[in-house]
Amino acid sequence: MSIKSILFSASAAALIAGCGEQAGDASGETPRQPAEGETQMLVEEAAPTREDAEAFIEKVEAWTREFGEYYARVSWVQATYINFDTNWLVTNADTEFTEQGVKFANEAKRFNGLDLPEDMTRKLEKIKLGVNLPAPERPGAAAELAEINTRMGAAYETGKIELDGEEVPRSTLETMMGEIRDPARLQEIWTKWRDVPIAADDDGNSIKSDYAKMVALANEGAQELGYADAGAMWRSRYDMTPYAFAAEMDRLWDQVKPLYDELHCHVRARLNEQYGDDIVPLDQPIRADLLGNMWAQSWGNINDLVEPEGAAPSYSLTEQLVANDYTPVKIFEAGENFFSSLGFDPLPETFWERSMLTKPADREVACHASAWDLDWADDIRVKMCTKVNADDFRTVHHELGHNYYQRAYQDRSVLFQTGANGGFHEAIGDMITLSITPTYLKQVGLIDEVPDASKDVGLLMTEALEGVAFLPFGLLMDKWRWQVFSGELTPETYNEGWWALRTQYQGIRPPVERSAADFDPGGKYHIPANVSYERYFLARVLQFQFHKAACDLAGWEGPLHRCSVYGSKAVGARFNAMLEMGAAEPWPEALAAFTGAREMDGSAIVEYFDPLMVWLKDQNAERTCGW
Ligand code: X8Z
Ligand code: ZN
Repeated sequence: MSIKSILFSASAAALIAGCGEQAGDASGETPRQPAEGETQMLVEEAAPTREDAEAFIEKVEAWTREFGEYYARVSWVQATYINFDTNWLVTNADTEFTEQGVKFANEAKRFNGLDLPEDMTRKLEKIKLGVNLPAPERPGAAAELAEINTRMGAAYETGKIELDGEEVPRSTLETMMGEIRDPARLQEIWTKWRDVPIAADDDGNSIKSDYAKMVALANEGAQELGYADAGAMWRSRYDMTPYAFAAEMDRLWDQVKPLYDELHCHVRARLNEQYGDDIVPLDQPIRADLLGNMWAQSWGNINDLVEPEGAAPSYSLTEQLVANDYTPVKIFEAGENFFSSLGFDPLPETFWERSMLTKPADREVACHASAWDLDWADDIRVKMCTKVNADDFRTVHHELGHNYYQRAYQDRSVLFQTGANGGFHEAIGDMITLSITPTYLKQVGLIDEVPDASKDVGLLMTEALEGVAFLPFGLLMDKWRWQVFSGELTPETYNEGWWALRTQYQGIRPPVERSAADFDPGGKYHIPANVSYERYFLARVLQFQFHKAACDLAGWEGPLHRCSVYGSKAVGARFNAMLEMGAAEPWPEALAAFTGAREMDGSAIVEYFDPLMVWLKDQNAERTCGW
């Protein structure tokens, strides 16, 4: 999370979540035309001039810079020490932010139609789209929205779950979903996790009931700003209309879907061998609790059940990290070292002094990993309950990507201190993770021998269980939210609509019957935290597109999956040219600065996984795929 995230996100919870939150984008939804009387009034008030616009922008920038730092520090304290008082503080700061942000967004509309230089128009658009969840302007509404969001965020992070009469930490339950192979036990954990969003507190509020209230308020706020609903406002942050953006997501999904379908078919067949026809029928969607992850969003933990025989990699990164005495700090140092090898400056001392890199024993914290920029400059930090394993090795690089991006664009206007689009912010560190190849691991002393090419399919399977398995989940999270915000789904159909999308896109089903009383989306952090999710889908696409461009630049000629750009200063320089732009220009310009292309494109993923695709098709030749 960055200050800008703070500035431009209407909820404390979104702040906590902050993963390079997007400030809002130039273009998008056509603003509502003023009614006749309104136009008249503006004209009579005084036609605004370019000087007025300049003064307004300066005022917003100054306020943003100052309040943003305050908001970030309050949010940091709350996220790293959740209690009554810090919730109170963050709710107040959030209220003030929303009230002021909405006022500015409305005021910015005064300058509609004025002939201004491009960067001023872009700044005004950022201001209009800036608030993540706008409250209506009527008194009390921003405070109500802030209270709801703080309460939902805190309920998610601190919700208690008992197994066999004992309270079990949430992170332990997540780990258990990856390790346990007993379907009854998996089902029990899966179900208990989803009791939290429907559990009422002493005042009768649950994540489920709060969510519906949040939707009504945010929609009212978005409509006052001239958007059809809050979902349309979110879709307007991509330098194109909300309609074009939804179509863009579908276009990219169509590019990668064949790969997912083959992976699904193979995984289901192997799970059938493990669990039998009753639990994994071969013509049905897969039971969601069998895929090694609380949300079935990435399947790396069941690698042992699905890996290609004879091609499994001869090492486990988790085991190598443990054997080499890695600690959370040492993993972060490895990440820093990678960025340094590309020519980036080392992390500031304060990163190490002020970050929260492990879970404190004695207080409630928000464990969901996030990267923060607290002062628009060098006070960058990560908040993460890091464990020493391959998953967290990857996540550390992901988070550091946010921090290096934040630092790279620190000289831009605060209104442009955000990702070129939300997907870019999430893809920076992810691009680096693709360079964590066996050759790289040997270079840094984590393995002794690079497996030969016969193991490539096994390595690609490991990678696909993360990246390819994730794609439909990344897509459907916000498809669901868009339907909720548009009113297509109502509280009575929230859960049914959720499972319709989970089945349609992921080909999975719940392990036990669900009802309208359940609220399964509320069991995923980004829903109560109001962090938009389309960014992660786009990041999966961009990550490979960036990787391919970087490998080309480094002069790599072999298969894409064996390329590591570790040590390439040329890649670092070009990468930085994109990063330092922040959101100062429409994202196609940033993309072109690094890759030469102006369109997001899934063909690099397809190329990367080609050897696995060939193998999967062969494996699936006699199987019936689909659901
Ligand atoms: O939320 C995150 C990051 C936050 S910066 C850890 N991710 C998504 C998730 O956990 O669901 C990264 C991958 C997708
Ligand atoms: Zn992130």
